[in-house]
Amino acid sequence: MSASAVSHDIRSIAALFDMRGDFVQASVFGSGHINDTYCAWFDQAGQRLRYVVQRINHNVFKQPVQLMENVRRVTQHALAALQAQGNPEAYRRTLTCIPAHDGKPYAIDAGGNVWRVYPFIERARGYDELETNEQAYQAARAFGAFQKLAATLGGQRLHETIPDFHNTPKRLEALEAAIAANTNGRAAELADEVAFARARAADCSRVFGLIAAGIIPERVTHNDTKLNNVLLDDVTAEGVCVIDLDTTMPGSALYDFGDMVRTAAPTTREDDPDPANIGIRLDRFEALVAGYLSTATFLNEAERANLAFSGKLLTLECGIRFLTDYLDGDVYFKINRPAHNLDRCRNQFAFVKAIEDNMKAMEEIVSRYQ
Ligand code: ADP
Ligand code: GN1
Ligand code: MG
Repeated sequence: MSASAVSHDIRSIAALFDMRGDFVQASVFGSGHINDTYCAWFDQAGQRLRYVVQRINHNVFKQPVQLMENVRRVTQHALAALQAQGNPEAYRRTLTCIPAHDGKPYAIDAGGNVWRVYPFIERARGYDELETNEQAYQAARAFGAFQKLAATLGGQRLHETIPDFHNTPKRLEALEAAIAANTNGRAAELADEVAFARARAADCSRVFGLIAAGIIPERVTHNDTKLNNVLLDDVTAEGVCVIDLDTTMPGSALYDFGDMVRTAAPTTREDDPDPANIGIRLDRFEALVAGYLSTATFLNEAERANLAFSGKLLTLECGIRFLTDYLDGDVYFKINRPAHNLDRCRNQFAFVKAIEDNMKAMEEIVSRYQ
């Protein structure tokens, strides 16, 4: 999504926060599927600075205040760690919350919407499609470092901002429920996609079963490690800042690695409708493995053994979610065209197939980094 007309009154929203400057202008920003994100410029004593102003999607996140408690804890922990290391740009290396006038990390507008403000991370950007293997390496390295840091977060278990977010067997059940309800009359045209998902029920349960058996540990994970959720330095490509912390909560390291594979290893973007374009780049996959394992040094044997599989799992799960949303009438993910969710589902399932065809080679790559 490029900059376009502002549909919320961002000047009034920003006035709820402790901004040290004069509002200049705001525009819609980014290509996330969930929140409403704006870039807002302020004039601070003659210097133009920008901020990210976001409305939390409370259709998706039912407990936005709890969510912001998580975000505040995680970002304060990251900032303290960076400062303790003497990092000279700690405020560029982690999101930090600009407080509202009452000191809370969020503000609620007259319509009941929950808003937050972050400093805009400058000289870096997120990529919907990567350009180089170096970018894949750096992105995966940054997400691994994020997990490592999250492991030292003390205190209570984080809130589950979306219960069962990566409970893949439940995602399959939700698909079955959507087929049965058929609220939009779309089920009849989807026999191939439904059969594809059903044939992989055992895959859906594999990691879930290993977690239930205590073989794969619960960790604090990001859970939405899509490649545009890490900002890479414009000059060095280094992973500067992990963003979109809404789903940072108890999870599995495999959910994070799997989603990196889903978004960084395909030959085309997530919603390319032409299956002929969809394949896997093993060189990109290798860069992800190398980058991730350079920082995620804490994985156990079962986690390592499932790294390649996690790419298949997260892609399958995401395809199931897009299909379910298409059946439900596009109520969850933002869409830009009527069959957008169906295109996304077909794309994801084609990528699952590409992974299946290359699983041996992927396992072999992982084994070289053990
Ligand atoms: P969503 O949950 O909708 O994906 P994100 O938090 O990922 O929302 O934000 C959407 C986009 O806005 C990101 O992909 C990124 O391009 C941009 N963005 C978000 N936060 C920042 C930030 N602090 N600095 C710079 N860009 C940001
Ligand atoms: C959403 O928020 P965003 O655009 O980074 C979704 C992810 C999906 C992704 C698919 C909270 O991510 O789980 O994998 O779309 N986030 C949420 O592109 O549902
Ligand atoms: Mg995002």
